[in-house]
Formats: sequence, structure tokens, C-alpha cells
Amino acid sequence: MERSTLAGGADTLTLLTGVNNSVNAANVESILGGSGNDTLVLTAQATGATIDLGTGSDTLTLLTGVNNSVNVANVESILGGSGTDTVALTAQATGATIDLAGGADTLTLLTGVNNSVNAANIESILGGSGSDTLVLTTQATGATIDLGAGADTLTLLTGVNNSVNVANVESILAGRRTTRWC
Ligand SMILES: [Ca+2]
Ligand SMILES: [Ca+2]
Repeated sequence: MERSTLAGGADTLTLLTGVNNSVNAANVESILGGSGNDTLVLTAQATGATIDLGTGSDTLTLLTGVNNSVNVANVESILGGSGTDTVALTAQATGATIDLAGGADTLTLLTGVNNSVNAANIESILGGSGSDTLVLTTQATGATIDLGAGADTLTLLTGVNNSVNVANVESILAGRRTTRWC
């Protein structure tokens, strides 16, 4: 019965701060973490949920097989599923690792700050007005990347053949094999 109660309305889950939490959550529209290392696994489709896991080294895993949409702040590792995942960062990213797996995924960085992101398996990446540093940790096959204003840097994975459509990036560092043979 608790589960059916959470299924409706705009539900909020607040985790205890100062400890390391591990939670499997479904149908919660707003989830707030604390100062510890929080591990959050979503077991239902996310449609516009707001997730802020605070300080610490936090991990968010989205449900696979569905199309998710989340607004995320202060999560150091984000893992998507096989569906089309849409992730909007609502806080500055400082070295976050984001792998959205299969599907036609979109990542939007917060504007007005300098972001640093390690991205994998994301088909569309949009930067903001700050200076964004983007490192691709998997092969890019037709990804679209627009880092907006600022002095932006894109680093492609080395040792593979990458294909990217790039706009508004001031510095592009290609993998050694790509630059040597393509
Ligand atoms: Ca935390
Ligand atoms: Ca995905």
C-alpha cells in the first residue's frame, strides 16, 4: 500500500545526511540526498524527476528499457539504460561520469558555470555559456555536440575511429589513431 501511495502525486524522498545511503526508488518526483555517499537506483520510469544527492560521491542508476527524463544535481556518476534518456544537469558538473548506454540520449549541462564531464554513449550533448570541458570515454558514432559560449574543450577517445558533429567548441583533441589515419 505504501507503494501505491507513492505512485500518485508529487512525492518527495529525503535521505539522511551524514551517512552513506543506498536506495531503490520508484515513482518519486523529488529525491534529496545528504552529505554522505548516496547510491540511488530508480526502479520505475522517471518522467521529469528532480534529483539532488548533495555532497559526497553519489551514484544514480536509471531504469533500463524505458525512456527516462531527469533533472540532476550533485551526482558524480550517472548510469542510463537502454531507452532514450534525457538528463539535464541543474548544478555545476566537476568531473562527473555520465554513461547513458543505448538509445538516443541527450545531456544538457548547466549554463553560466564551468562544467567538466566524462561522457559515454550520449548522442546529443549541449553545453552552456561557461567554459565546458567534455571528455568522451567511448567511441563517438555520429554524436552531436554543441558546447555553446565560453572556451570549451572536447577530447575524443583515443584508439578508435570517432565521428562527431561539433559546434561551438574552441579546442578539440582527437585520439591519436584518428588523427594519424583519418
Ligand atoms: Ca550525497
Ligand atoms: Ca540510454
